[in-house]
Amino acid sequence: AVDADVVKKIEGAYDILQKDEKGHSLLKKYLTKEVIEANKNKKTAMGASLWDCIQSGVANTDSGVGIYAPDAESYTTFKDVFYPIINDYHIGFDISKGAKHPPADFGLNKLNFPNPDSEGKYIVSTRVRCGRSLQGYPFNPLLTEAQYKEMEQKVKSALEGLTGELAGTYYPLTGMTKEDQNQLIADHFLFKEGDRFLQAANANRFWPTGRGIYHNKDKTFLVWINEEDHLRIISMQKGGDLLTIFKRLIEGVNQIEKKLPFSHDDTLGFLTFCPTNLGTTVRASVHIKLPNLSKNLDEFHKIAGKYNLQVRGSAGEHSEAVGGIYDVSNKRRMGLTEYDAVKEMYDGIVELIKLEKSME
Ligand code: ADP
Ligand code: CIR
Repeated sequence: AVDADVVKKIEGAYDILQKDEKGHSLLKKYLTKEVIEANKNKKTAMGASLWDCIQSGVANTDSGVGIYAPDAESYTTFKDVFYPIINDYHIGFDISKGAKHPPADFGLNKLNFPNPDSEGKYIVSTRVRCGRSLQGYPFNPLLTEAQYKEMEQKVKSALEGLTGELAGTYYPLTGMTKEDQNQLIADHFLFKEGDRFLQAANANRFWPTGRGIYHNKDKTFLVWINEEDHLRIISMQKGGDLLTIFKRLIEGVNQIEKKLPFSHDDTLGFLTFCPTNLGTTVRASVHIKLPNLSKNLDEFHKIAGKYNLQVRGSAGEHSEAVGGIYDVSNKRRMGLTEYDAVKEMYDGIVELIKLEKSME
């Protein structure tokens, strides 16, 4: 059974969320009293309670989402709260009505993404990332220190077998100088440290043990190990040549999945720690300058939303836009294929650039 003090915390979450008028998280929207009553005494086989899922969103009432799954089973055990959040975030995918995420399809034989900014006026850089989890391991809050080390070794050896353009080196966070780490973060290659949302989710335990980054010489192909997800596979470069960047990501995913078994579910697609990243797990983004369009920020967010795009700041989620540079990406990752997720970003950016030009 769930400890009495944990049940109390779950019950108390309702008021904490509802009383913060500035809070607009999906957790606040869907964690009703009924959901709390029906779920406060449940646990997954690995021991995760509803509190383990919601504690980040309760500690950070300014969360956008506010919930994480400590293990894959949490998504179904606590589906009363996860499913409505998944439906809301991944526009058009109705898991509550039995929808299943489609099988993976990167669309390799039909890719056609001519640079939407051939003069290089608007797009600073382009990046596509996806997340993967290793079969047989839970997510961050339930991992032991020994598992972190074991996973790091497994992924490191797999990556050291990559060939061609993807060949590179693994750099563990343990032992990396602060200077090198900060430079990699400033250049947008490495995850930040001490994220308060992950911290409150119990996802930063034993840091920096087991965490690190692999990259090729040009830093166009990168893999994050054991940050928010077991693996984040990333392809990026300056400019707007999405085709080259996406093809490199596909090649990377294909090579890595020959060496490592990934967790996949018929309904949820590829499994990740945060419900926003399930399904394709794909976030395709541009760093882009749209000075006219972004003059009115509310309007900019609204227009981006029309194309199912999400706007973030220059250093990623929960950051500010520096020098007028915004991160614009596909919002939904579930209920569509990898190809469609990337195309959604591409088509939306083509439209935003058209709009920007019409305002010049
Ligand atoms: P994630 O992409 O993994 O969801 P973040 O939003 O925190 O996480 O972004 C991670 C890093 O990737 C940040 O440094 C961010 O600035 C960088 N980034 C995202 N998109 C681009 C892009 N198109 N070009 C360059 N850097 C990018
Ligand atoms: C939030 O709710 O704002 C954070 N927990 C982040 C949610 C989505 N982002 C992510 O998974 N990187």
